[in-house]
Amino acid sequence: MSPAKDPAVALPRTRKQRKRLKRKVKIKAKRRAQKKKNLKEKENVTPLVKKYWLQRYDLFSKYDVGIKLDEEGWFSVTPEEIAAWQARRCAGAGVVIDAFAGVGGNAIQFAKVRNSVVNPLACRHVIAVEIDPHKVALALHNAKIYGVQDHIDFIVGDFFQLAPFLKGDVVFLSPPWGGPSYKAKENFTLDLLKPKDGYSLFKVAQAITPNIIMYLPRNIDVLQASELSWLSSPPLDIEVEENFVRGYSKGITIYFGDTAFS
Ligand code: MGP
Ligand code: SAH
Repeated sequence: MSPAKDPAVALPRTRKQRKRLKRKVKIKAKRRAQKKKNLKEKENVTPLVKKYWLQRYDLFSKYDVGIKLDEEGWFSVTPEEIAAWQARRCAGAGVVIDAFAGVGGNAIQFAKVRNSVVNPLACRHVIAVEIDPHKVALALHNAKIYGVQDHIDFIVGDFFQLAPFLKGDVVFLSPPWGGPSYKAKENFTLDLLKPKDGYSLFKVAQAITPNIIMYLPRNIDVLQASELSWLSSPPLDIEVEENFVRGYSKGITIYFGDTAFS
């Protein structure tokens, strides 16, 4: 019998070898359990959500630690890489208001960025507004997974009603686009945003600060959206950016005021 086929030879002899084998077996068991969990989860995923579930690690890199989403959360959450980028774009801001926080995709990334201008050790503060209490519970749970819950104030409420009482350095707007069917429109105009049109939304945000970031559909009428900068006199600085994940376009971010050209 050749030494490779002799089972006696394959057995770990030293303590170190036994330890290494034990670790390998443990890792394999963990992977098997995760695979089983994923398969079970996949069976429970609704047809609408399936496409987004397949992208789960792009949405939350810590998905397997126990991230939770509801159906609207699945198709609305900003992919982590994009949210992290948007958060870095306003690195100097002390307080960021996330007006439509959903399950926390953006709020978590805003809270992760250190406020390097004022105090390199201080975390920035996030005010996360969301009308659906269930989503706020999910967002808080997800924020805990990323260890940033202490830097976010979650408020259950209607942004339009709360706005006059809010103060912040930047307002981030990622409103509902009317569900995944948004892309059926060749040209997505501002009146299609929910629950109110883009002009009304922008004006409400503008009363808080001119530093506004809007995350909009990739088929947005860019010219029309750019005209929002004219609601201020003199017109606000503006920068339009297309956001990609793995080479696929996901959305358009428009930066206004001090958030433009940072
Ligand atoms: P998508 O176009 O539905 O997915 O959403 P995908 O995988 O690009 O589909 P494909 O078939 O076109 O290839 C793309 C991204 O848009 C999502 O990851 C979300 O970040 C964002 N998004 C989608 N919707 C429907 C909304 C929404 O209603 N509100 C907000 N704020 N973001 C949304
Ligand atoms: N950026 C978020 C997704 C936002 S989706 C993320 O990354 O997770 C838009 C969210 O706006 C939805 O969760 C919806 O419940 C919420 N919403 C709708 N109308 C609202 C309002 N008037 N005030 C606050 N939130 C609202």
